[in-house]
Amino acid sequence: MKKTSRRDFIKISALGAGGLAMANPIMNWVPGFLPKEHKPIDESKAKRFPTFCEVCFWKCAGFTYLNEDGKIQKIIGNDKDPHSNGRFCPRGTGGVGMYYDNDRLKQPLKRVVENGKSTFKPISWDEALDYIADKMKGIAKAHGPESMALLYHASSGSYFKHLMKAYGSKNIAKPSYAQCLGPREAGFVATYGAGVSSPEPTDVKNTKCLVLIGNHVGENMHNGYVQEVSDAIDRGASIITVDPRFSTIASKSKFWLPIKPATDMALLLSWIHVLIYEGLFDEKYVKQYTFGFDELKVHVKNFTPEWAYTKTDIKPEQIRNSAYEMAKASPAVIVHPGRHTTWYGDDTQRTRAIAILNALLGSYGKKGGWYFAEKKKVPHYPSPAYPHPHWTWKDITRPTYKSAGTGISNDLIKASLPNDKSEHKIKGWLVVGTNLISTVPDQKITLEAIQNLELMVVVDTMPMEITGYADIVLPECTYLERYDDIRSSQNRFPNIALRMPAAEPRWESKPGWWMARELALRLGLEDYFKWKNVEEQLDWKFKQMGTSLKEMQKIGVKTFEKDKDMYLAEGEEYYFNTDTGKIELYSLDLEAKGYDPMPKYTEHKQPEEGFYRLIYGRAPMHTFGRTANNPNLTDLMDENKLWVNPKVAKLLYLEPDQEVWLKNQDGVISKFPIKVRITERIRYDSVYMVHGFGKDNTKLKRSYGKGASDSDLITNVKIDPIMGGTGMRENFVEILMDNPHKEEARS
Ligand SMILES: Nc1nc2c(c(=O)[nH]1)N[C@H]1C(S)=C(S)[C@@H](COP(=O)(O)OP(=O)(O)OC[C@H]3O[C@@H](n4cnc5c(=O)[nH]c(N)nc54)[C@H](O)[C@@H]3O)O[C@H]1N2
Ligand SMILES: Nc1nc2c(c(=O)[nH]1)N[C@H]1C(S)=C(S)[C@@H](COP(=O)(O)OP(=O)(O)OC[C@H]3O[C@@H](n4cnc5c(=O)[nH]c(N)nc54)[C@H](O)[C@@H]3O)O[C@H]1N2
Ligand code: SF4
Ligand SMILES: [Mo]
Repeated sequence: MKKTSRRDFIKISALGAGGLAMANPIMNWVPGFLPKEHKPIDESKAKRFPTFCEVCFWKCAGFTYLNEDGKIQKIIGNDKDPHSNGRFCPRGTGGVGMYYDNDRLKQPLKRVVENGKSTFKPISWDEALDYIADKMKGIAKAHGPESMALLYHASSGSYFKHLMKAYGSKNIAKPSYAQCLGPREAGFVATYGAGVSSPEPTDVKNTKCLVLIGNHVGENMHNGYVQEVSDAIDRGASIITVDPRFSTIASKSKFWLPIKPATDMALLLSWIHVLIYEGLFDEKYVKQYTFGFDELKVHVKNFTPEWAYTKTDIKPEQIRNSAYEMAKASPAVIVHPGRHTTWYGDDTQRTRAIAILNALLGSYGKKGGWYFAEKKKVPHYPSPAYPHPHWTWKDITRPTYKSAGTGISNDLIKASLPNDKSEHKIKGWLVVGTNLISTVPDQKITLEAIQNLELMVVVDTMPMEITGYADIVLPECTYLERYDDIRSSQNRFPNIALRMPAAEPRWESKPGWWMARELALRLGLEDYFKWKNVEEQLDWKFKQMGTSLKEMQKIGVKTFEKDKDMYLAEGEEYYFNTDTGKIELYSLDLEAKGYDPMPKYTEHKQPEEGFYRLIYGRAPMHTFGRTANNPNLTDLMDENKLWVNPKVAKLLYLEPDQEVWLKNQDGVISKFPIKVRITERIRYDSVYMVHGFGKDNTKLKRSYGKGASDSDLITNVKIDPIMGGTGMRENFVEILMDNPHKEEARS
């Protein structure tokens, strides 16, 4: 009898690595990517169920396959899916490990005090849901329903969102805005009147030149994007990478610009200077589509490459030559906006500078630059209108951060502090699939806010840091065991995908849609969940979209015709959704709100002697902390290391793999040691680690105490004044060779 084991996974991976090296050059530089399975599948025998991956937010669609015993065996990409193009990344393939992880949450838990100590007691679903509904009713009565907040980052969050709105609160936020892509959205909205959104509509497939500013694709493993970049490299497109670290993609680049961290704005402004003052911009495009060129020209007059060199450490000829490279490729050039853009506080303005560069190069709306993406609207299952809340996140956030596009997680957290001055107070949190402790800086604030809550419910699949602070923990089954809301995301062609269960939920775990609905019934909100069951609800929606649940269960992904063109025709009239109807190089909206209408260079702090800037990023085989305990993926990488330049290693007498501790500028010390990796690939003024390790929940058997957590050390947060995002990269660390916790224990 065949059993699915971790070995199987490794075997598949290893096979993939060998077979694929020839079949597709992507394997030459991206580790662990699996080949497409070319074996024809016998549809009559195959037991497979469509799904889309929850290991990261690219949401690749594929099929979950069962083995002869009816057990989940593997997940393979769906050929029809533009996110995956029929293949999964190593994390997605390893997603099966999420289902098989025996450390998963198994039943609802309630915090109780026993012998003066707080502990979790397993309770029944009825007890848990009754308790939550009771508390939520009490909170609504005492403070108004608005004082409940939903913080979420799992697909099932969509059902909880509906629940919260029905209950009367719009205080809803995802960390993927204020801790991630918020600044670039605000920067692009100010320039083009439209955000970037996901998947990014960058036409990498057809580009001649791709400029990556800290965007470490290949380590950042967004599937379809990595594939397109890989093809672009094969086609001979030139890559320009700006990164203080010699990233995987830097090794594939024509230009690697090892910038001094926190000075990117100087480089961007000087690129703008070169394009304008050397007459290399797309004059026709700029004339027809943009507003404020003359002001911009005056603004960047002094930002010469010679000036930028003094800030960035990048030689003037490198700045000029890389600008020429972009101009040569115009309009088939992409200055990529990045994704995790909350770096130094002036992040909206940095992405504004990127947006402006694209406009000068005439690449927005052009083949090989940016295409116009389209998305299918998912209809709302009939239900009554939501009640009108008396206040929302906007009342908390917008007076200060005027261009915040969605709820700001860190602001909702602050509104939960006892001494917060705002009249709008948050009293309870529903936390669905986001590990706030490692996700939102600064932890101190989050922990203090938690102490002040009347109710904190955490819906998760794993015992993570955040679950340890909950009053009630609700175990969600994994994405392989549940239906979820329809995936509809923008792309070249509008498309939708179905996720359906391939197995029964293990232990007592349940799908999020079920929990949201059960809570609604207990809160007297049954009119909002009138569907008989989730299948009926999905089928109704699919039918409105011209398909059905039955068809989607077969095909998994459906693509629709386009309504508009992918690119601008030569000279086509086009109105952007800005005040002037033009691409605003000079932003009237930002000016009206009291912000700089054009991006300015701000000097950021550099490390003092003995300190190094803490920078962080991704590893191809992990997604944040969510995979840190995944049995398949820990086999590939089970801890992070601290990248240290040889100069620093020499100065501190560090040896390879030596364990060290880190102490930041505020005296915060890493909980666990981290091993040193000595490498020329990092600048001497910085150290680097992969985010998501150093887990401190002892219930995580494979990952507890492995490596260090960058999140613990991010206590200096530079808030973006325009949209409220949390800049995390102005933290500096000392390297400690002796275990500081031992000393603590002794004294
Ligand atoms: N220090 C630091 N902070 C960061 C970042 C960083 O690099 N460094 N990155 C930032 C970025 S870019 C982002 S997008 C955010 C990401 O922030 P998060 O999405 O909060 O990151 P994760 O650590 O993956 O936490 C996800 C949580 O969801 C749980 N989970 C996984 N699958 C499911 C599911 O199906 N259902 C439910 N209910 N729960 C599930 C996991 O167990 C985990 O507890 O973090 C941001 N914060
Ligand atoms: N494998 C994997 N892939 C992922 C994820 C994952 O968890 N795992 N998460 C996904 C998510 S949600 C996001 S948001 C994206 C994030 O991915 P990206 O947007 O690509 O990257 P960042 O995390 O912003 O940047 C990391 C890079 O920035 C460099 N860097 C640090 N400081 C500076 C600086 O001052 N200037 C410049 N130019 N570079 C600097 C670092 O050396 C590192 O190479 O990744 C996505 N892809
Ligand atoms: S990129 Fe990888 S982890 Fe992310 S959704 Fe796709 S297969 Fe899953
Ligand atoms: Mo992100």
